[in-house]
Amino acid sequence: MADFLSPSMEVATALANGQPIVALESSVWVQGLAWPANWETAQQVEKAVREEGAIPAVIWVEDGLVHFGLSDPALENLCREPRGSKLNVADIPGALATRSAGATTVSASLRAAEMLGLKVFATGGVGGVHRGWNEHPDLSADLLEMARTPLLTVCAGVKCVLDVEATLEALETMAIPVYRYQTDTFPEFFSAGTRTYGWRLDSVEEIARAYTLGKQTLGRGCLVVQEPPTSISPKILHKWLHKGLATVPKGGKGVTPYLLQYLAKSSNGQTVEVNKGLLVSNARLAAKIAVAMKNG
Ligand code: PSU
Ligand code: MN
Repeated sequence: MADFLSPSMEVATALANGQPIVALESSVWVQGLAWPANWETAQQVEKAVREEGAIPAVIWVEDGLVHFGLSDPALENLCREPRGSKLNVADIPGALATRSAGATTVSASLRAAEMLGLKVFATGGVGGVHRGWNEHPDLSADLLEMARTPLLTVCAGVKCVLDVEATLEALETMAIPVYRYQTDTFPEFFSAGTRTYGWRLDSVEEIARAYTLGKQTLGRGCLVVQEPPTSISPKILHKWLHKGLATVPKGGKGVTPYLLQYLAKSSNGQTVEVNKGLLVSNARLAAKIAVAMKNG
């Protein structure tokens, strides 16, 4: 194992014993949600993973190390006083070399988890192609990393702040296998969505099997999407989002946090409630899949 990988005692023991582990990102706690929603949700996420019989491993970079699994006090501190930058996959070596603190996005978390030998990762919504891409090509590094890292990612589809149509085209071009868990439509983070893309699978055993087959045939992982447990109508969402889209910075790491925070404000916290619910339900599904992989 590379000397900069630093699993907690619990994660290291789980790895050695072949117990199911769910990798989790930290950017959502540091840049995505604000205090106290971040800490409330982080606790619920870890609890859900444990209830299903898996070990949570939140990923965080500091002191020249990639950490897997934070203690409750360390995670609470991070949520209460957010610090560190937002790390995409390409930022990992720079952050390690400069011993900087950083929260991992989906792309950075996937690469880190792969280095440690983890298989299952859970998040809220993955990044994709931003609106206005034809004028300013802002494509999330999440896409390329999902294509080349053989991990299974559970999410509630792509964020409605993105160009969903263009993101689905990108998923197709990059040949990322997509499995819709118990739904006919590809979810759009805050709602069930309307497009049919990917394959519908109805059990975690089927998903575990499809994941293994994907590794055998393509040498890559997959994206598992499920509907958010509560939702907001896209019409209302768009009304809230409208002004935010007009004032959003063009490109850069601030775009996604800006739009999510804009929605949180303009919806009076309603999007935050949906976001919290889907993060917990995705973590729970990821844990069930991780357990099914071990039993399969
Ligand atoms: N999903 C959320 N909240 C978030 C993110 C996803 O519910 O904050 C973060 C993830 O870390 C994801 C990142 O990888 O946003 C995508 O950012 P960008 O569009 O800049 O690549
Ligand atoms: Mn971007």
